[in-house]
Amino acid sequence: MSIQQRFEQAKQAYAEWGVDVDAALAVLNDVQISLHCWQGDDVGGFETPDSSLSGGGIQVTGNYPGKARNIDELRGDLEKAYSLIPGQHRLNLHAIYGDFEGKKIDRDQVEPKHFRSWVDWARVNGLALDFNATCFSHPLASSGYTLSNADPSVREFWVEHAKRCREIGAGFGKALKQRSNHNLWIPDGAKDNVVSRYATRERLLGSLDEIYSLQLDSRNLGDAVECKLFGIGSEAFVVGSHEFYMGYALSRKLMLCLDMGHFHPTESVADKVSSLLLYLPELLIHVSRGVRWDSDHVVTLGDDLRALMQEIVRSDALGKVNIALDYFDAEMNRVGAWVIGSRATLKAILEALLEPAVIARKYETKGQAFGRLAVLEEAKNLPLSDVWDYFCDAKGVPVGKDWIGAVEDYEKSVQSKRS
Ligand code: RNT
Ligand code: ZN
Repeated sequence: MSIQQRFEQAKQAYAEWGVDVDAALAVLNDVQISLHCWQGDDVGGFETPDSSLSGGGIQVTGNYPGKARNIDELRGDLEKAYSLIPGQHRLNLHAIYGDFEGKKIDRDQVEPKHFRSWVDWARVNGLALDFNATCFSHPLASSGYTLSNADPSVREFWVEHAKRCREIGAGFGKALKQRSNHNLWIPDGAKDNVVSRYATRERLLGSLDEIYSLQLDSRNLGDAVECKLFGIGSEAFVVGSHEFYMGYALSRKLMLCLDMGHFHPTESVADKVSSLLLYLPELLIHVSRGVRWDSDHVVTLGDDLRALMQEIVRSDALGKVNIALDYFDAEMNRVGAWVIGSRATLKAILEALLEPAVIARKYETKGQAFGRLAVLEEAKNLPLSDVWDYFCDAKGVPVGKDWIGAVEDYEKSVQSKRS
């Protein structure tokens, strides 16, 4: 049976459950996923030829060959990845990925001009750009404290960096006529118990207020702050905890960034969406997959991701939730890792859009728990893959497993030649 025939049959099957497949695809068509540039080179960046991730809070493991060694290779890899993902998406840059042309530019010196070639590249590729200050992999982060450092000169350095990064992001938004999201995550914390938690958090609050005192046009820039439960080397104390940033985002009217790996493993990130959106106009999600800890495994179509997308769609909040990927696995082909995570995320959104919600809600309204659960169970057997394949085909990207070979070919002809 052809893709088209399978699709027509699937439409019929969904219609019997009161679901309009064409309407769902029209919504999916507008969803933009922000791909994280840092999956392409294990969070190394281009400050020096041998830049690599260092410091507390996050960690990359693995040494699969073929990572991007410079800006051209990273762009080539990204172009390959985008060509295998249906739809028009975004790129999420970190400050260490500037086009520094071999010059040593410290973080408190980054400027929009260091990212101009990214803007040109994004324009050619029809991508919007997001941005992140990089407050790790730097000597002034090695103490474990950046914006909350007890030394005012260290705080000032990072405040300056973050302000410049927000300006760079606003420049992206203006140049590309699509708002850029700037997200701030800092590694600040400690391995063992800290006595001065209040004072440390008070210092972070002061630094943040300085950073966000810089007024930028909200049509060009959206601001998000990212909380965390614990990290490697910050097991006992994370300065920017969930409560800290929830309070901050609410009181300063910023976006809160929820990273799926940043909570207790049994805590549901999905369940936070409907609560937070009652108080915050928008959220940013870092789609990730933690295995036992914030391990940043490649995102797959698992229960957590599906539940999250269900909650976003059920809350009618696709327009209020910015979706970005955040994982880094150096144990597999990095282009393949981007594509797996992006396709899984889109598939989870599609599945949520195709949920027989009207029927399930009818049972719920009547207090019929059995009927609601039965509908949700039966929905798992609906022909999602026939709709997904049609969408991929319509968007001109490989259908089903065909994209795997495309990554293998790229590895053979391009990535394997890198030493
Ligand atoms: C770290 C945060 C943060 C980073 C990126 C590289 O735990 O998740 O978002 O992964 O900024
Ligand atoms: Zn994150």
